[in-house]
Amino acid sequence: MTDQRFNPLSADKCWQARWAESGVFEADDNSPKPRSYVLEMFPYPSGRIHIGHVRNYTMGDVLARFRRMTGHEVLHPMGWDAFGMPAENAAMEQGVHPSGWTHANIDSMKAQLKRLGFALDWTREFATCDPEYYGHEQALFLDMFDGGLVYRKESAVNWDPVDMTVLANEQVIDGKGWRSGADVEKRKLSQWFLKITDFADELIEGLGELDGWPDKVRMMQENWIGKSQGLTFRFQLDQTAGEFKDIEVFSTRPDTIFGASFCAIAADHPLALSLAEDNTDLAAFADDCRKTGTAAADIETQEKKGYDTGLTVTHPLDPSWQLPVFVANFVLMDYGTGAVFGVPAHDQRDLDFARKYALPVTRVVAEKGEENAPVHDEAYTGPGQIINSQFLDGMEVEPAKQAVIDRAEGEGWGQGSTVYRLRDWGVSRQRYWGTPIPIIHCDDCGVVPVPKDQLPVELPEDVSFDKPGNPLERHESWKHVDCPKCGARAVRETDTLDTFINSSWYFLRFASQPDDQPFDRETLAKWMPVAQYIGGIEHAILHLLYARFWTRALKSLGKVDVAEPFASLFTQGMVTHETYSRSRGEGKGDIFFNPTEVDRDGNGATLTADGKPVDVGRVIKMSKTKKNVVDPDEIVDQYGADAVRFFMLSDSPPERDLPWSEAGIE
Ligand code: ANZ
Ligand code: ZN
Repeated sequence: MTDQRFNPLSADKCWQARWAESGVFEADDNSPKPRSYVLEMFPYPSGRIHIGHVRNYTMGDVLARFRRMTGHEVLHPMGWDAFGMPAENAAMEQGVHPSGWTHANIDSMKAQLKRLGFALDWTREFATCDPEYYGHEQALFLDMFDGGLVYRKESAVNWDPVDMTVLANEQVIDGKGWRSGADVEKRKLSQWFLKITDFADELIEGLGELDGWPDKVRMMQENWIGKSQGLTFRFQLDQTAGEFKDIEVFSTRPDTIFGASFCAIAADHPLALSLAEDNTDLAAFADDCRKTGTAAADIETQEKKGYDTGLTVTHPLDPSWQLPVFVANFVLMDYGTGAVFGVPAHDQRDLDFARKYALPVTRVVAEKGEENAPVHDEAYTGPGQIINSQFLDGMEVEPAKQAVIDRAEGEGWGQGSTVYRLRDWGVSRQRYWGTPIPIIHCDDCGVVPVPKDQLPVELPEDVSFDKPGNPLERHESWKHVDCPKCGARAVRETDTLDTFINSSWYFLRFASQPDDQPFDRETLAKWMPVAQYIGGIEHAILHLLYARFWTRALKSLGKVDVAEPFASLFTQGMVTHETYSRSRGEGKGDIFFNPTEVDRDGNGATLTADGKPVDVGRVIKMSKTKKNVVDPDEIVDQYGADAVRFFMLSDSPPERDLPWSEAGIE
């Protein structure tokens, strides 16, 4: 007789086969039951599933099952976020084709997910690298193009002068190319942008209704969009400087206008560029400014530097008052108007700057009793009453701001305005493994959209990665086509779309996937919005913001009915594990080992292969790069899918991190 004990291997397989045959997990679009769409962020097919994925998908699975048991028709789909750089890196390193690499990974990860017995509707599975999917994406891009939401503009990219290729931000490490080690340069290229800034206000407003979202994520989105209200006005120049008569500045603190002691413009401000044309010192200074980072954190820490242009402007509220004009490294060209007035007493950057260039420091806001307190090394940014400010004296900060805006508007020299930190979304990538941008460039007709009946613009298969750069650019027969308008020889756009676009609408395609269009509006209306979305906090800003934007953009074009794609969001904790590594030698980085390659005892760890010690690192989020991942296959075979999934849920609250240990499940 055979062993009568429960055998997870055979029991799981038996039931999983039965579920698949009977289609129990397939969602019925026409069911009369109330619907519930449960979705976990779909995975990037990096190679293997690890325990972190298992936890995430188990949470969704439990909810999907609960909803099903409480009488809902549940949509719980799965697919693959399949475009992106790792496939191209694998192509360069291992000589495999990105498509082959990706599909092999999908096959093995899919087998792993199936082995775990998740209640998924596999009939709706797709990969974003399927031409059907990205063809519909191209159609949506063209809809946005027709709707005026797409434009082209010169913009800076990271250029590796040795590999002669454009680098993504994450390929630039300490200012050097990750592969060549060469100093990365900024180059201007013509690139495509989506007008996400048109939706900035809506995207903030919409957060207010998302009460199923964590406050933390809503706050992060709001800060990212960064809405600031203030005053925009023009300073009149006292000397003419070429075509320039004035400088437009933006301030969130018009109440401090009588504390102004200088005007500062960005190195890339048109006036600075014009002055630099015949001033080599200024040109050199501006070059220097461009080299240092422009991220907020860089600006805060770097030394404040300026170049005195010798020009002056007149204070708008006092014609006898002149302020010097500097070009300064802490003023950004792409925020506000690229020019500011500096108030040293109430802004730390301005104070550091004023001390360095011996500019006046006048306090104009003070708490009671502090009116005569000197300003030392710290700018005062708190509340108080306005002093030393003529008609504003005695007012509180907020009314004073309004009083200055009213005065400016009344006298016609400025107006109240709103600026956003959010920039338009640059979607061009000089990469092969992405959605081709469906545009043709013709010498006579200019930019010509590919006619919809010629979609998808498919990626050519016959490409090689033996040279750096984008193989689409070297592919003569793919690149050269006839202009759809005039028939003359023309060239295809060789850039592909940012992969964040792929994940900005996959949830729509899961809910409805006709052949002849991206989705059917009526079917979508049955399922959307996603009732519960589950994923990692690392996607709190970009992915979620882009998906919200894309959905709103489609709504504005009349393509969908919902404005917000995800009614509720849950950000799960990470599964963590310690790391094992050895140094490759001074400055050469570390080599990491998988937990299966290591023998761990109470004191330390040794590599099984050579018996010599390895360094035991901190317990951190499982990730492929640190190799601290645990593959579920062995434990699933040993304990069964139910036990593994149950353990994943029982050992730690879902929002908390879960340090993985084999002992726990035992
Ligand atoms: C005068 C002033 C006085 C300012 C004061 C601040 C404090 P947020 O709140 O982040 O929107 N600013 C404006 N444009 C800038 C640019 N292109 N590069 C660098 N700084 C810029 O910041 C708005 C404030 O940042 C503005 O208000 C301006 O300085 C500065 F006591 O104007 B303020
Ligand atoms: Zn043409």
